[in-house]
Amino acid sequence: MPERPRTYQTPRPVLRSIPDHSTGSTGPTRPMRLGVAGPVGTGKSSLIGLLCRQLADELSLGVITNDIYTDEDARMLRAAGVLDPARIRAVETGACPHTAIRDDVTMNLLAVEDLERDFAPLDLVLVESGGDNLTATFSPALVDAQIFVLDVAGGGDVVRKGGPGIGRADLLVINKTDLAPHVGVDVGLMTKEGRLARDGRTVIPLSRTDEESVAQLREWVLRILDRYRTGRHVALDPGPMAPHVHADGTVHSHQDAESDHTHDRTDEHDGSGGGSNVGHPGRVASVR
Ligand SMILES: Nc1nc2c(ncn2[C@@H]2O[C@H](COP(=O)(O)OP(=O)(O)OP(=O)(O)O)[C@@H](O)[C@H]2O)c(=O)[nH]1
Ligand SMILES: [Mg+2]
Repeated sequence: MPERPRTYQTPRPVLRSIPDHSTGSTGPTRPMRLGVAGPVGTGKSSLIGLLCRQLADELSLGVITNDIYTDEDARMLRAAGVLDPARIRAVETGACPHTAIRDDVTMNLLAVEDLERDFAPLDLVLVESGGDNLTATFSPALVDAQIFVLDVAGGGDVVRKGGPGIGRADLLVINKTDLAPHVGVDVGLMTKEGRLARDGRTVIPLSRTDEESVAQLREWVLRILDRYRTGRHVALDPGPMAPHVHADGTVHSHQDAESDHTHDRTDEHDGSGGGSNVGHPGRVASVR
């Protein structure tokens, strides 16, 4: 990433104060937390760097990176000068990235909450997962929305291989489109197949060298932030439904194909295919 002068302005946060519930006002009580997951090397840190560059002048941002054995990604982002270095913190998971973003989110939750307290009020916290495989997704207990990142260098067929991140993350990014001619990938086809795999949910082909694609990514983030703030976005768990209890005492997990109900929600679609309200066992309506 090109160097940028290391002076940091503290943007005036859009979320100016915690809502005063005593007066009946409603609104978010904390910043939105946006996860970025995907296989190793697909460009998660670079995408976070792009977003910091695009948004740091208008939003108050924080970043948490996850690496298994190092704080490499946090150091890379600090060195790139995209944000006040103190706003970028590393979690060293010491374990499979999946474990720290989904199975036991304690380390990450503490890091996010510390950052939110130290720089309050923040607008947006970006959480990068350690690079993992196609099964890794964030728990909705940690993030409010998530981006799954693939790249063309991994092959055009990866998008057809499915999995919860490709199929149901809030956004699928197909990154490094500038490399497509060199690796024989048809970006248009890969994007179309991504939309099919996602029942029409949004797919953005991205390259850091393509300003229009970077602008699309920025717009998507601002749109979902607005939906979150106005209560129109509720975290979706792309992964398998966790065991849960219903009011009548029934405990179940939706592992059984014969489940008699769904946890539907209306997802934001980009209108390029598929339905708008997809009933599917394993989707959670909301967490109360
Ligand atoms: N050509 C090209 N290279 C890119 C682009 N985005 C990222 N890269 C390169 O891809 C490599 C990996 O990028 P990272 O951002 O470190 O990927 P990552 O997913 O964070 O990697 P891990 O955290 O190790 O899983 C780096 O060499 C980046 O410079 C892009 O749009 N085009
Ligand atoms: Mg990284």
